[in-house]
Amino acid sequence: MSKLAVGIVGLPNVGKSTLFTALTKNEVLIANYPFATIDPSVGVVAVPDSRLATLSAISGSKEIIPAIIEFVDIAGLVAGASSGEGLGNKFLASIRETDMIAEVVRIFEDSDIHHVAGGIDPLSDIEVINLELILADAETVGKRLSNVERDAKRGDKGAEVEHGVLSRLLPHLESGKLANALGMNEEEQKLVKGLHLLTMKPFLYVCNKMTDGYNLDEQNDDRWVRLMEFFTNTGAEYVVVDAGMEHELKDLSDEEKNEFRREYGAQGSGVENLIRACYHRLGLMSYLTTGEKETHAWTVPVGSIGPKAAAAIHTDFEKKYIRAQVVSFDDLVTAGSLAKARELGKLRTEGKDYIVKDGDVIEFLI
Ligand SMILES: Nc1nc2c(ncn2[C@@H]2O[C@H](COP(=O)(O)OP(=O)(O)O)[C@@H](O)[C@H]2O)c(=O)[nH]1
Ligand SMILES: [Mg+2]
Repeated sequence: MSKLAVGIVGLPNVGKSTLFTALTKNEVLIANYPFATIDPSVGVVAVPDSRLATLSAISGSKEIIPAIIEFVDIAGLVAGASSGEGLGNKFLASIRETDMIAEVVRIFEDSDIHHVAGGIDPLSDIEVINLELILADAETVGKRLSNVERDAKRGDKGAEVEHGVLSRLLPHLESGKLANALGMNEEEQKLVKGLHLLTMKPFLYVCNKMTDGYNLDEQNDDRWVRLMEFFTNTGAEYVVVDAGMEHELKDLSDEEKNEFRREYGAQGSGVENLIRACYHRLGLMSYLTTGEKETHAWTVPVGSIGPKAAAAIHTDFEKKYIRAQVVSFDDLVTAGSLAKARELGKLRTEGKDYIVKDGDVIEFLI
């Protein structure tokens, strides 16, 4: 599977770059990832997975290769971006190249850190940002709609379906909603995908707090209540993170980090949660391979069947796939070794229709 990138988006001064630096301190050995660029605003980040160390100990692996995702620090959003204001066009093009949007909003008060809107109100920030993305999409959809209109009138079946969905999508966008919130059937989704809309991407909202500061979520603040209502009403996913603290902790070991967070009552606001939430939001999971050479997490979409999953290792494996030997991570750990798991009948042979599960330890027979 090729790289998947998360765009970090938000108003100026909300903590995007602080978060990006904290995240990319987890940066994995670039040599393993030939697609990695030298662009300083792009970072390859390991997806935290404690199962890898456990498996590696069982197999005596020389190396651990984690799943990865890319994060991109996307600067330049201001109101008016969709009409080319500021770095508007470059900004939108950068987002278009990513697979999902992590939208950062500030939920702490600090008079020393200037906020462009003059005050802290995360919901209003979200409205400003989303409006720019929605306006850009509405323009794309409007243009496309007038093109398919002619073909639809001529009786072109594909154009009729596209015309149908775009006629619903345009007023939906114009009412301020994200494209990904419109109900569509599979065929309609496919057609709309071709337009590469910004708001068809999955969104994850990232609430940036400041430990020991005035945080809206700790004060039962009205602005927090309204934010939560918005998340509930739109079915949006969010995480809370302390970008500043994570930035300071970036050079510590995982154990030291957790110790520190416990001490400051900042558990659950680490970057690890954010990385995992993005992986999940992208619809991804990991299956694992393990041996003396390496223990390796492979990224596949949730619901992948055996041959598709095998293709993550090598594209040829999809065609060559015959069957797979599978044991769940838990069963393998309980057994203590692959040999013992086999003896206990926990090692299953699965055919071409097998739906791979997160944490499956697999050996493909090809
Ligand atoms: N203490 C603290 N400072 C933060 C936090 N997030 C951002 N900042 C500060 O806010 C300012 C703007 O952050 P930056 O990451 O450059 O914002 P960007 O414009 O969104 O990239 C910097 O001075 C950061 O140090 C946080 O969680 N805690
Ligand atoms: Mg920045």
